[in-house]
Amino acid sequence: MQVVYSDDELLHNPLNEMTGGEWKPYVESPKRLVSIKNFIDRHPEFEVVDPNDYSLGPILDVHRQDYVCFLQSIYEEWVAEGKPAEACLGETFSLPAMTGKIDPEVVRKTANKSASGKMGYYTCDLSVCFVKNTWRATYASAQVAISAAHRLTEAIVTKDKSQSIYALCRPPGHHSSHQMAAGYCFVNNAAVVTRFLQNYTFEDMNKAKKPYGFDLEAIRKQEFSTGTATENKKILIVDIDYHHGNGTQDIFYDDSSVFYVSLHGFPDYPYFTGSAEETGRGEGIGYNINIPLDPKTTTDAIYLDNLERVLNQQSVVDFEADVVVVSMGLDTWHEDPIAGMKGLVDMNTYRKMGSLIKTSASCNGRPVLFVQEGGYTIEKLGDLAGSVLQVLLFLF
Ligand code: OKS
Ligand code: ZN
Repeated sequence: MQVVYSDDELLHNPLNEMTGGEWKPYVESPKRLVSIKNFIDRHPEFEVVDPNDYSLGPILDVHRQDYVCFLQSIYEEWVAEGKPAEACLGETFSLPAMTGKIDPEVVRKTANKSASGKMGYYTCDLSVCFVKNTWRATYASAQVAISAAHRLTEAIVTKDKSQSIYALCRPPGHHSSHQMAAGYCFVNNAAVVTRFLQNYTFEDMNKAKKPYGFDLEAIRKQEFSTGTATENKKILIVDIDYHHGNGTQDIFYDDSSVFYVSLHGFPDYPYFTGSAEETGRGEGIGYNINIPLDPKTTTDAIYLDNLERVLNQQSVVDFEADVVVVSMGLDTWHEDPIAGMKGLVDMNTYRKMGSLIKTSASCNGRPVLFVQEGGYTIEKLGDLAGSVLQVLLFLF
């Protein structure tokens, strides 16, 4: 299996975050990726490949332009205003202005007048800490995911349909929405590849710049290409991260061409979404399934039973996805320092997750793109990821 990865993803390394009223070491650390990469390097069934550069185009198919400008420049503005370089964090949030009485465009203009205003407007918790290279790592993470989508498409075009690939992404993405950074996430990698797979033909994808190389000024001046695909591919997103992917849900909530399925600890971060009552809106009704699970009582068997049921549920099977995108968080593991289901204790459960993704009626025979999300048991991450992925190579 090919694994797309870039060293640039390690450059986002905030010292601390504010958690539960305490200044604590930043949990979403580069060590996570180093650990998974070490595992991958030791296992010859995986082949690590570099990303290409697809420009800002695919990112702007999901995220607002003003938000992407914010990601690029907030750190310098924060520091230029004399604020602490190691704590580029929100200090106030825009909720009080968002009661629907003021024109949202007026709020946006006001927020954009200061670094603190921008942080409050575009972030919504204290886990998104910006450092000098946050944008560089975020851009790399998105290009890693997009490159994986391109390679998967190539495999589909030239070989057989049942291919899979792993985008070793960091920072993660599933809490980020059109104009929101949250929960360690800045760009929603799973959403970006979903739109990329839908909007770009294989010919469009082949216009990528090779190899990937980061140049901030060049990126700022980029003329972005957008895709020319006409037939709308259907994408099934299976989010097995411990947390509800509120950003991904939000982006596709009205959309019947993207089916979002999430199993997650509930109630837990992000605290306001993830209930089973959230089933989509308008055209998107019926294309969003949340499976909230009690982190205290969910066992290996309960988790697998729920995953098996949803992946064989009639509406998901009838959707007939063209591609499956898996938001692969590894923070369901019982030892996870910030998450974890108490009863998820068996490494075999992760093999069975991989096997369900391979064999269930909704996914069987379809190309699968794994996008790395959360997971914080640093020494276990390679084993956990490998357990999910290796099944797709060996067993069938
Ligand atoms: C609160 C922690 C905020 C982020 C938690 C969720 C991160 C994650 N101080 N999402 O999938 O793993
Ligand atoms: Zn998570």
